[in-house]
Amino acid sequence: MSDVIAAISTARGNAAVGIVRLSGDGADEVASRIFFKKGFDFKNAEANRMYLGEIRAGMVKDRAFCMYCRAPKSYTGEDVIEFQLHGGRVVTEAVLEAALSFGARPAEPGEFTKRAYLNSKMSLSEAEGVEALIAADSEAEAAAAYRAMDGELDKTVRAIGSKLVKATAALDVMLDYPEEMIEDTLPEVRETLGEVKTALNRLIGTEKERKMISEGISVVIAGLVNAGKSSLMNALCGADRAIVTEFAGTTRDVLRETLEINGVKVSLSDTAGIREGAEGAEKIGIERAERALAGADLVLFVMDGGEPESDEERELYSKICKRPHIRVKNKGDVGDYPREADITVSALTGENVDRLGALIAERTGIRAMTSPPLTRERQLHAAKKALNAVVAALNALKTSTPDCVSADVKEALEALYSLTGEDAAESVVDEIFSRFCVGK
Ligand SMILES: Nc1nc2c(ncn2[C@@H]2O[C@H](COP(=O)(O)OP(=O)(O)OP(=O)(O)O)[C@@H](O)[C@H]2O)c(=O)[nH]1
Ligand SMILES: [Mg+2]
Repeated sequence: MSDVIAAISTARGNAAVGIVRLSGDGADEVASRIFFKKGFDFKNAEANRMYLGEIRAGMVKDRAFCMYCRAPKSYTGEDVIEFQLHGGRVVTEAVLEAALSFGARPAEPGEFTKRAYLNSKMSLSEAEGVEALIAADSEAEAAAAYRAMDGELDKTVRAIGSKLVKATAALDVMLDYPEEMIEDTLPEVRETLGEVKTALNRLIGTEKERKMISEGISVVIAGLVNAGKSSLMNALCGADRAIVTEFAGTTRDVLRETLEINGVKVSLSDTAGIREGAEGAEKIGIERAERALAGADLVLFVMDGGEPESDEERELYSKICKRPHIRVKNKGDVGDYPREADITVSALTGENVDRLGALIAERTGIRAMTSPPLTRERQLHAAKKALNAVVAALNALKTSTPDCVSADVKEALEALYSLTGEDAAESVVDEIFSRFCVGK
């Protein structure tokens, strides 16, 4: 028997629609004291159908939809009832208050999803995908979260897990019949564990992408003075962010802005133009520019297309070309001095700036990702623990007895399954769901 929980599931504030959600045994009884419709009865209500009726909650009335999802075919696996009300603080709060007065209790953060997990409606990593989808603030982040929510990570984990189970079974046979089959079985176990090691390494390798997706790709605009770096920064941001003048050496500090470029979160930095013989603040600015360059995931090397290519420019490019970069010929609206470039733009007129955006998104490689990324630090930790145990098992194969190998393989399995939350400890589960918002 689960108690009835209730929460406002939509964001606070004035809105066209507000949703109050109930879940648990007896949700229908609570709801029947709030929602009224002639001839309607929760006992005979059709599941998953919207009924239009009247809400009565204290002094507040509203015309609203009600939907009844019967256990176990619901989000939480319990009876779930949702009221689709008019949005705004008063109506939603009055309905929540009424639900509480008729026996529901306020839901804790993430409690609906926690119940879904506890009722085996989703795994822990799928639930984390739900949380990540809600929190996403770029399209790429949302896409990765959806893949986790859709169970892609679980599928990978299950595939690796079944290999480990196979290795365990083979080792168990060796333990039971020590004289037989050792010759055949050992190489087979070694091969299986080798495959697991590769798969885990690939999974852990997605961490870099996860970080890039959630924290943003660091893109640094660099080039000689007056190339139009700050103008390009402004054009990409669509805002007058950086100071632009016709004087060389305008920008000193590194100027950062986080924005979404073609669905990818980008931390874009404008830097001081690099030139010989700078002094004082400009010299410090150039040092900062060089530090920013060293930490960049991608460099936009900006060249002044209104000027012929100089030795200085060639020299600077010879340093930058070692890093992932895009050669941007700017001032395409004025001269056309030949240069090798990946794209020609005009920061002044905006010509081709959107194409540059597409190129940046493409170069980050995020859209072409092949493996389902880990969405949480916790998952990375579990995958690393599993990998360590597999490496230990491979070493034990050379030096120890099958029971030692078997112990390592079992440890790897345990770590792996903690990733998707099979047999997860209560404290871990509580910690994960406490980060969710109320009503989810
Ligand atoms: N015609 C034309 N002028 C441009 C373009 N982009 C920038 N400029 C001009 O070039 C000059 C320098 O532009 P900035 O954006 O300040 O150049 P910067 O590379 O940031 O310069 P520093 O910060 O001094 O290194 C300004 O007068 C801009 O108006 C462009 O695409 N076309
Ligand atoms: Mg500048």
